[in-house]
Amino acid sequence: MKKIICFLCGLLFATANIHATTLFSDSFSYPNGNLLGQGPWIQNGASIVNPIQASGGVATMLPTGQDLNAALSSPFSLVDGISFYIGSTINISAATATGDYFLHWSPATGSSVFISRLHARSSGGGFQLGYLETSGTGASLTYGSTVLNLNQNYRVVVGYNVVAGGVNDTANVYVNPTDYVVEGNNTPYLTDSWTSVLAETVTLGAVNLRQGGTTTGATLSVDDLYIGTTLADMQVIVPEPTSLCLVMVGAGAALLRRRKA
Ligand SMILES: [Ca+2]
Ligand SMILES: [Ca+2]
Repeated sequence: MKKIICFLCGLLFATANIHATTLFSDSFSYPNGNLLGQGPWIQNGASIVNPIQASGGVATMLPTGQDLNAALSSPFSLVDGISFYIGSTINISAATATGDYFLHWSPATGSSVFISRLHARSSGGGFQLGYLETSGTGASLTYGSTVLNLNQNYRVVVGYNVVAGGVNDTANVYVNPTDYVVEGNNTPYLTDSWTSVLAETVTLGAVNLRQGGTTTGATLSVDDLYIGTTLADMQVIVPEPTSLCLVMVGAGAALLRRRKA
């Protein structure tokens, strides 16, 4: 019985790891407290105000203050024609009319090059998400038209497409994708093309949590932050430990009954 359960346990965890650790994965299952120093998270910039918190299995962020970033275990080369995805489960409780960004990626930790800046601004009784490729003349901040609800979880996926040639990469932002296998079956929440005069980078090295300005930033939580090379990598399918345990024990018991029969 023990051997069978151990085997199933290994199999299940191996399956989970294939899915969830493609380039980066964090489910923020840390003790409550400052996120800084837990897992891969390190300080980005000087501010130590409003330290980003690990709280109840998510990261919580406020307007203004400390920014953190995390290195990928190995930098990912952005070869022409390749796509990659950054998925996160966000829950925004407050946003401002001006809006600001809360998530982006960089060529390396500590870099001041901020790419794929995911914004939130208030709209009606809810909020809209926006995307800015990076800074620089010509850069375009694009907001989606659909108003989303405050205090609701959304699975948000940025799909970044490396297009051969300069200043022409494209991106799609999906909210609660319905088909993780065929990307084209999802209607993007918004689409964007690189229009900044600044050159694209050739490396994806870090992912950043950023608390915006005092009068512009959002209050939110972030969970299940994944980076991978397929949309399927973005789906949160890893069972909670309790249900995983029940599955293993149930399957083990069923196998034992069959062996005894
Ligand atoms: Ca979590
Ligand atoms: Ca390009």
